[in-house]
Amino acid sequence: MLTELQKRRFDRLFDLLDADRNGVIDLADYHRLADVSGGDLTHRPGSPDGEPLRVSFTRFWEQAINPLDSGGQGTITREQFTAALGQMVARPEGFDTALGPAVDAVFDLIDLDGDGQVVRDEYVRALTLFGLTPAAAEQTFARLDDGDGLLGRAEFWALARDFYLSDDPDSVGNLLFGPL
Ligand SMILES: [Ca+2]
Ligand SMILES: [Ca+2]
Repeated sequence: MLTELQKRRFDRLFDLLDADRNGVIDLADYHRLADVSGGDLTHRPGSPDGEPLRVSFTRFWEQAINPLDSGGQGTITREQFTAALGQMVARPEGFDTALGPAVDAVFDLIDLDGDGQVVRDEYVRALTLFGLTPAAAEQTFARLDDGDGLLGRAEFWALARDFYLSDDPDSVGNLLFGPL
């Protein structure tokens, strides 16, 4: 049973992933992201190895989205999404196994230059791709940041754990993917 706060957070995440706002998450959302990002999906900005961003998107899709596709149809409705996440968070002790790959995939996606730290510009660029306004993304990063201007992987994991599991309305992790 999800709490009201968890429902709101998972709704927020669904809205972010359903980039074309047609009510299902599917590959068309990634085509839409490719459209709005211009060249960003063909050349990952700042990446030392020149990995195309679409490679990261593919990995993100396989590790973060596919496990939620219970019907194996390649489309995920809000109900499926919420139900699948509900099952995963029902056993918090299984968080690392069930959701760890998704957390890492999201971090790798946002860490555009792949240096293991998410700086403000990377967060704003990535979240804006997914439909947050730049102003909302900047305000959100300011709340997430503990003052050094960087989100490391461990910090991101702690925030993600709160995002999925916490029932504290004051937890900063509530804001990981933008204001609720
Ligand atoms: Ca969609
Ligand atoms: Ca970085």
